[in-house]
Amino acid sequence: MKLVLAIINNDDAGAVSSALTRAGFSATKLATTGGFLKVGNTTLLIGVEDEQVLKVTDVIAQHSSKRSQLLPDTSSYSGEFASMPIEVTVGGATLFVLDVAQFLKL
Ligand code: 2BA
Repeated sequence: MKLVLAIINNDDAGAVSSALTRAGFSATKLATTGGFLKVGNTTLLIGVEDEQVLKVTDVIAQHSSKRSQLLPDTSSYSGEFASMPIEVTVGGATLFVLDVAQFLKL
């Protein structure tokens, strides 16, 4: 068994969760915050059999998209000159697939 840990943009989280449910997967949704941008994102925990991992990653890929985000470059403030914003590309989704030693429902 595997645990898919998927970090998803908040704007895509509803569509991804609904699509996973429609496809028959159980997911737990956590409200998380990215360390770099310090804005909210969503982390889904999805426990699945090994052979279902590809299906889960396909569903997530279909419903999460890349976005450009601008953030102020605070490292180059120089008094009267405004700094140039930095553009970062966020997403689609960041996935970790972990081995599950035991799955218990007590
Ligand atoms: P954040 O940490 O807020 O990162 C948002 C986006 O900022 C990243 O998008 C990436 O494009 C950029 N970025 C992050 N760290 C950077 C750095 N040191 N220098 C320049 N640009 C940087 P994504 O890669 O799509 O990541 C989206 C979110 O997924 C991240 O939000 C974080 O919450 C999570 N994530 C990504 N990689 C991770 C990792 N290796 N471990 C844990 N969480 C990760």
